[in-house]
Amino acid sequence: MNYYTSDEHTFDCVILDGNVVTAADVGRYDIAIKDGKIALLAPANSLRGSSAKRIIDAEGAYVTPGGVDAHVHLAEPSLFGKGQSSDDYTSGSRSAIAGGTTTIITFAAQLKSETSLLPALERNFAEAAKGAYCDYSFHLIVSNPTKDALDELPLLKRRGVTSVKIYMTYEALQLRDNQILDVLLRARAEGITTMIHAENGDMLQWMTERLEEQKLLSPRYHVTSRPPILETEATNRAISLGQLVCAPILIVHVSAPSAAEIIRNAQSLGHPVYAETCPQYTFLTRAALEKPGFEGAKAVCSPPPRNSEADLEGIWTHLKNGTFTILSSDHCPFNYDDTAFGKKAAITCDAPDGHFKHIPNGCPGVETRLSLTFSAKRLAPERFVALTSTNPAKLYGLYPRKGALIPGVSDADLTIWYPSGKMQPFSISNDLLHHNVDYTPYEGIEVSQWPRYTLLRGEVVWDRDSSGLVGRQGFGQFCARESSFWHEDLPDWDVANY
Ligand code: DUC
Ligand code: ZN
Ligand code: ZN
Repeated sequence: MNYYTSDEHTFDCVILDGNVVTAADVGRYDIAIKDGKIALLAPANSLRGSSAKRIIDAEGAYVTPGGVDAHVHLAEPSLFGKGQSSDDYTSGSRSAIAGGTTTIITFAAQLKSETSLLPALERNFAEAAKGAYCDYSFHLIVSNPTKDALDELPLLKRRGVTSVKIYMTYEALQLRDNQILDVLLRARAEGITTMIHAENGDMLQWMTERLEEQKLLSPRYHVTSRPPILETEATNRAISLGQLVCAPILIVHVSAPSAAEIIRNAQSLGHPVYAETCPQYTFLTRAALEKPGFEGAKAVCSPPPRNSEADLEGIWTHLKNGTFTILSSDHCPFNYDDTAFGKKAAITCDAPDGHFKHIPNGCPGVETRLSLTFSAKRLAPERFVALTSTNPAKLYGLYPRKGALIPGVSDADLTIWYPSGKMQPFSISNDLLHHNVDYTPYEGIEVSQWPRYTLLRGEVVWDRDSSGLVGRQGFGQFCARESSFWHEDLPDWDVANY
């Protein structure tokens, strides 16, 4: 049956015959788009013959809400070892849409020398204004939580920034436990979500000194310097600190199944603890850092990829069973072959094979996140959508504008995949990617799916079978965020009640 054939139902775009996936279910629908929003979902093929400026036949392929990548570093100064981001907002967001991601949340980093949070925010607004291909928002990294800085949290919230990130390691960023408590207490009061990088910085420094004594400096020792106990101890402590002041927390980039277990226990006791993992912990092991020469530097990120296939399995299990709330890329781009700002900045006369502690920590992955994960066929499609789009939108106050397909409400951000048998599987290779990085840690991994089309607010911005990238630099918009969808109304906290 054709429901909509008259001109009064002119749509901007109609997607026919999609196997439409949301976080709740999967079903065969047509989707109509008007003024950048989802206008209507109708039974599959019922919109054939309707009038629309553009009609895309999904041919029964999966259609998912555009990816929301809530952990992306762009245009950042040196924070994680030597080195500077090789991607700016333009190249990073270009890479995002080519991989099916339509919204990214990046980091605005307060420097320890700054007493205010606002300069970091202004810097990032200015960087993003140079032109993004996808929609974006910011988390604020708090590295100097003075009273004045924390007094700015309500202002941040009014400007649509409803999350902060804090670190338990890195000289340039590490907070003491009392500072963490200060942040958690103020953030909870303002309805701001606190993300925590959970690794014990003092243990790391001590381990590094021991390795230096033995001149064990090559990239593989990055893993040795950061065994899982650094992560589990810090995860446990972060949860305890959150518990002390009844604050919701999100542990970012969890790599060790033992840390995921700790999180799961806290969740089962009813504590508001959320967790994120990333493809580097479902696809890479320490073997990637043990390649000959300096090659292993390509996979240096923190926490590091863990020991074995069993660790990868453990992380997949926690993705399936609900311990992890979101799966992000932690796209943190540094060129490899760059002795000034890239991985090779860690090679010096004193350390001709490089010194692991100076290797910039981070791997690119904003473009490969969805395809790698979807192609793995380890998650039910609904769970895949929950982890990569709907849950990050809910967690960070973008829902239901993002991460959903609600007529009249949600932006028409869509990823349209290939119908079965229509895409030739291929091996990921850096020359196919659109970031400004000279390598990918996923080189050679075969994928059976890739986004055929990406739509952002109803516009086709990626069309793999024709011109590829068809989006426009500057089309991406800043998304002001609300408090987390899951932010509970917390009772006032008073030390006298203890
Ligand atoms: N933490 C991040 O979140 N990204 C890159 C490096 C790091 O340690
Ligand atoms: Zn981190
Ligand atoms: Zn990160």
